[in-house]
Amino acid sequence: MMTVRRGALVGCGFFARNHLNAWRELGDRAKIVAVCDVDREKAAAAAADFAIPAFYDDFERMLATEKPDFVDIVTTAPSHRKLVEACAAHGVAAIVQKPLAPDWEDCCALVAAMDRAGRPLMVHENFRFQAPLLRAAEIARSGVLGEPTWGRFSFRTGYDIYKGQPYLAEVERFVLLDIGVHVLDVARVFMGEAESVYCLGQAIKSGIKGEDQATVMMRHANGAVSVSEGSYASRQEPDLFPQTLIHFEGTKGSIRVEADCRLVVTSPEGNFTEIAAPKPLSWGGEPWLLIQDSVVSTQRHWLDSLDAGSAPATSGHDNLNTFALVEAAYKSIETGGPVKPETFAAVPA
Ligand code: NAD
Ligand code: 89Y
Repeated sequence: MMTVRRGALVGCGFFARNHLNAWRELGDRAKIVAVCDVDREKAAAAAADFAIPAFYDDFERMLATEKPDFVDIVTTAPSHRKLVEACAAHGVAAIVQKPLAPDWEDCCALVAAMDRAGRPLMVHENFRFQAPLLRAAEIARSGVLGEPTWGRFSFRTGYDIYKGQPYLAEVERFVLLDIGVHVLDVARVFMGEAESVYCLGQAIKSGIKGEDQATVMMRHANGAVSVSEGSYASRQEPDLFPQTLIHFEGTKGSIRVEADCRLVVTSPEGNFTEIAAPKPLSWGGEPWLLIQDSVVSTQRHWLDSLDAGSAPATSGHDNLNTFALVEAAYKSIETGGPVKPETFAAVPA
């Protein structure tokens, strides 16, 4: 018999609409019973628009009253640690948006809190769940391309992201923490863990606080080398926002994820191209469809892992390995040299 999970969502801002639509898309598998935002009007509006029975402006009160099976955290990073720790205190499973937290210390603390509570924690790291990247990873993992030797993972745009997400102009750690975290996570999927990170950051746009372009070179534990790029300062037509382009080489072949979800595969078993595009969604629209579809796939994976009692692919622990690359990249910008990524040491109870 199907389990219907009772979810509660916190953070009713710009991106939460995609989550709420995606929960609906998943039908009876999950029902959002309450939403919360410190801005009560935003919580009320989300509840009204999505026919959600209850809304709150106090997270603790929502947890105590609703006793949900899981919480979906869609606030910005500075609030994540407190919200996850509250979930841990209430013994509630949580899925939390990227970036996991503003820094390594908060990331470790919130992962450790959920470890101690013995509750599942997943990071909503949706880029690896995008249709073309899922398909490309499936081909790479099948072994037809051999062992990884080299890769390039590239997200470059001039799309006006500040319009929907004005807080991005105010953060001192910007592109690496916002889009770099996605690109580095995808790099891990294809290349494996990294043991050395070298990064150059650039601040191109005036009037913003952080770096808006980063180029990260990594050596992986298996000897492979990769380059990951994140830029919000690239002027180009057509602008491919929000696509991630990939060039992956293995000992037997290669795969490229090109514009508009086109995969180009070279392998000893034959060369081919295919289109791995997301299907249209009644509530989705360009240029966001690729991301919106991946939100559905991410949330489906969360429910699948709860049903199976298994750790999600982007569990808190898995995501620490991605976050460690972001931290190493910032340290490399500071020091001007290559940096070995941190590893998680459990915080004592
Ligand atoms: P936003 O600022 O528009 O919305 C966040 C909301 O959270 C606000 O309404 C704010 O009032 C509320 N909030 C903050 N702290 C709170 C607290 N303690 N309790 C209750 N409510 C609180 O931000 P956004 O653009 O929706 O981004 C939210 C998160 O989603 C960010 O972490 C961002 O990086 C992430 N995001 C992810 C993707 C993706 O593709 N994965 C895309 C966009 C944004
Ligand atoms: O914030 C970014 C993200 O995580 O995905 C796309 C985005 O909203 C803008 O690039």
